[in-house]
Amino acid sequence: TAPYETILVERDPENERVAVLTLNRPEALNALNLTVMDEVVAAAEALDRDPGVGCLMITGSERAFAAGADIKEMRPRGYPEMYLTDWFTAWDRLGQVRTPTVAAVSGYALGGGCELAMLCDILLAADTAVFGQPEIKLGVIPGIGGSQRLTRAIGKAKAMELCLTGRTMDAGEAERAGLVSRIVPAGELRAEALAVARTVAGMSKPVAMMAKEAVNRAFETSLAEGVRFERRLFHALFATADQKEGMAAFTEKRPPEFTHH
Ligand code: CO8
Repeated sequence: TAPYETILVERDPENERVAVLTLNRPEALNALNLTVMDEVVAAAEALDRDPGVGCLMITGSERAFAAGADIKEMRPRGYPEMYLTDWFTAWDRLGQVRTPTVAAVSGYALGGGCELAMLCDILLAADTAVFGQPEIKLGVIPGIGGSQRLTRAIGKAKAMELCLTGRTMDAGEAERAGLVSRIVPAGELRAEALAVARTVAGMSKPVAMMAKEAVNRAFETSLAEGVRFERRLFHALFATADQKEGMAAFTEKRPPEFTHH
């Protein structure tokens, strides 16, 4: 664990290739202040550079994944300061991390908390999870990509309603709307998210990175361009040892031993 103030960073004792980043500001329901931002982004970038890490899980507490950006910290700021300091733009770098990420959400994922969860690749929710973009009730709007990522994830109808009224969604509604991949009982969230992270970390890292890159391309481009991009990556994978190993293992009816090359 590095010397962080607001997060805990550990390796899964059962699988060294899984890193777990836990938001740890219980007194503020994990509100995302500038320190949290700097620490999460620095830790995620360091883990992303580590070839020994195959998957990064991000989680909070049982009560709150994160109850949003830190309102008390933002309250006194003015426009020039928000603009000059480029307030919260560092979060974008989390979206540039190439290692697959899993968000395990229990309790509140509101405002910036919902946006942080949406910056991750796989979103697992406890049955206690609550999602929303209630910024409008504070006289602002989402500022870490929520108006864009929520709309792409669940469509205009629900995104508009959530952003304009501040209404929250429970886990069931979030799953039906396509925001989360799965709901699990709260007591099993950590174990289940770790199982997912271990599965991903067991894959060839460059292959998993390319799968992530290909899926994300769907949000950036036309279908024809996206399919061409996928085909390029697909062809490129035939230059890897792990493609040879994966297909040999299947043929020989044994588990593959990927070398991440
Ligand atoms: N910021 C700062 N402190 C918070 C926040 C927050 N977002 N959320 C909770 N806290 C604090 C509370 O102030 C309280 O502290 P204290 O004990 O010192 O009073 C403590 O955490 C516990 O919270 P509550 O007592 O309120 O707990 P409840 O169980 O009664 O309620 C809620 C839980 C419903 C989650 C409630 O705390 C709440 O509504 N929180 C705010 C949710 C919200 O509006 N989030 C959106 C924030 S704005 C945002 O995310 C914008 C992002 C984009 C900005 C981009 C700028 C460029």
